[in-house]
Amino acid sequence: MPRDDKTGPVGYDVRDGVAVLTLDAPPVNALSAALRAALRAALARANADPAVRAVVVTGAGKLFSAGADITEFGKPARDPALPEVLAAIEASAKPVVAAVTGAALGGGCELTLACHARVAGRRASFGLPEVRLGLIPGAGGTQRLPRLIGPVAAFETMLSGRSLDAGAAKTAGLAEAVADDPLPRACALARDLAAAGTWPVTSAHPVAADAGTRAALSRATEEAMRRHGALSNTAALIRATEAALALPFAEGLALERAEFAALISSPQARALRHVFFAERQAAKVPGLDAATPTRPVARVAVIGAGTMGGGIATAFANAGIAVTLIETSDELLSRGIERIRAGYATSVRRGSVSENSAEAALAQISGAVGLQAVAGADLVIEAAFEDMAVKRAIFAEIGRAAGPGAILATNTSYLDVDEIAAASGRAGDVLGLHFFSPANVMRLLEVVRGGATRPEVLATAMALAKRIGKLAVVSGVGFGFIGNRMLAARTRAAERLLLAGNPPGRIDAAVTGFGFRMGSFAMTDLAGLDIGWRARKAFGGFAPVADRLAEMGRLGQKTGRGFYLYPEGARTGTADPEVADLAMTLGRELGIAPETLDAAAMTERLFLPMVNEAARILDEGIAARASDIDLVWINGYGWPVWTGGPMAWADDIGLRTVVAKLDAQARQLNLPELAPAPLLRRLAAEGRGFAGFDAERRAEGRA
Ligand code: T1G
Repeated sequence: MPRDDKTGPVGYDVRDGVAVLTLDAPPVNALSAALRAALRAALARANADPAVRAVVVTGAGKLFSAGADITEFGKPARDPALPEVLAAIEASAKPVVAAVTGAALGGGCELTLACHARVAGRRASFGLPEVRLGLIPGAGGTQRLPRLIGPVAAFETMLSGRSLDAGAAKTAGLAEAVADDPLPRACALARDLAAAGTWPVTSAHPVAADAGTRAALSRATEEAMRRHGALSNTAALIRATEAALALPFAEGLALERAEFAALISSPQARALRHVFFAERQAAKVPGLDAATPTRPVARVAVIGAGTMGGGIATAFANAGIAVTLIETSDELLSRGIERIRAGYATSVRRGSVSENSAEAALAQISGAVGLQAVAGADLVIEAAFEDMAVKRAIFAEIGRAAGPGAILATNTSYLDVDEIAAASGRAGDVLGLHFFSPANVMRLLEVVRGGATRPEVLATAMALAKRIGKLAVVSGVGFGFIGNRMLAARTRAAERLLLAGNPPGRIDAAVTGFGFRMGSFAMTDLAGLDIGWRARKAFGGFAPVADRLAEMGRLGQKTGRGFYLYPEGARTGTADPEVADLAMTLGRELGIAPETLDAAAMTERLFLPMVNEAARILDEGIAARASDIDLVWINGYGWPVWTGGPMAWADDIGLRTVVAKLDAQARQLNLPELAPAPLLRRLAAEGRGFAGFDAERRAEGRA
């Protein structure tokens, strides 16, 4: 067999006594069963080859390896298991060095930990992101990483799922060297280890942990339980990390394996895998493909230096994209830029941004007065007052002032993008980019595809979203698009519970008990009751209590009173009996029967109408997939990610049950709007769920 050949997904090439094994399974060198078997075979071959003195493992393409093949999860396990292959690497009779070219994630990182040394390329990174999949590292990571970088650093790295770059890995003791090209350096190191006749075996060394380290680890694990205790893998990660300190390696490995096995079949892990693949599906837009051209975007103009405009400008500046912030007067412009500067100062104070990064981002932002300043921009984003007349006037002017290839976007939260586009005189260049506040923090971006939006305009927006770290979900044109239209359904349901005599605090407790960080009424107080009040005055909607409070000047936190009281500017509201009394009075006037519901019943009343509205959104083609809707609510409104999102949650309940409960709600409350949507009834009758709906749409090439 020739020296350099490709045994399946692992390349084998002997160079001056070193067998270079190359993981080569595009697109991400996932450690599939075939790759695991080929790697074990190639290692055995190197060990048996008398011409080979040492071994180097590296990755082809941009990554070292993305870790275990997630598509194998939830299916019968296939040999060889990854821990077995890694044990063979560690037990190799010849030294094995990892040449880490790009990202080494999950099992890919664990593979490097089983090697006897690691050389990192400049673009290398090492991460154990299993917690994001509802898991913990399952191939020795919880036992080997503490032995290499210490238990506290290891725990915090595994808990956050964040990667260490090459420099950080070298500093932490995870990488022996950093090199522009790690392969020759790794080969030289491997030869040196072979010549020395001895090399470090990670598992052979106990974890170094003095009393101070143990105390620091306890503090870290207590904090982890306080913040992430709702996730079952947090406790599992703690047990596995503590086992690394307390048990011999083999026993610690066995404990890790047992914890991993219990997690991988959990509903939480299944939900997080659903979200992982949903995020990748969302990037696939019907009608676009790799051949769809995109337009260059070097400069962005943002119209409106208010909270949203400032956040949007910050999001682009953070990505190193030049921004011109436009206002109608110097005074408003200065106020807007000062607000951005203050935001960076706060981030620097909190340590979430370095001083240099903040300065570099601020340097990207310039200001101008008047819409003519859009002339040099490749993308113009309008973030002005949420009023159709205002937006139409702006788009009429920027339609003329913006360059011929410029893309024009509106940040409207619910208005008709087609009507705005028509005012521009160049509707093909127009779409909606609905950012969520704070725009530089919230990951979700609803990309609203107008009836005339050109494919390359949409493709450019999707590529730009990824460039600025946003999760883009495409929506069609419809009031409230995807997220806000479902939010209106929850708001109506919450108001009805209020009018039936359930105080805001109890309703919000049901929402936070379900897993949201903030309740419905607390969120309205934070955003301001005037926003919803204006929208309902303009477009209708049901929120009699909120409307009355707004008309009383109780606008929420900004006025010290809303659904709750905020004495001395407190950030957490306290109950106000006046609101409950007002709700009861209005309920009586509206003929709403008093009823007191427990938390479980309240979550059904609040969330099933949202699922019903989502079924309509799907049926109307406003959203292409149910999984897109899951992403909108997880990333834009805080729906607990470990349930998979509202549509996955409904699937777990079963759509037949959902239909029956909605029918009962519609009858009991005498609200025809709650009757199950046609798509929901159809899927339930067919015994399918939203996942099946998405699969059918994918098969038809429509999602
Ligand atoms: N398994 C299977 N497929 C994967 C995959 C994986 N680990 N990672 C990515 N893909 C697919 C993805 O679905 C998409 O497919 C294509 O590759 C490109 O991905 C034992 C148990 C590596 C940073 O969590 O974070 O190891 O849509 O669009 O933007 O302890 O993919 O083209 O058909 O994301 O360049 C731990 C997950 C696994 C890393 C690249 N590893 N992946 O980002 O490309 S659990 C992870 C990512 C584990 C061990 C445990 C990213 C990326 P398609 P992409 P990208």
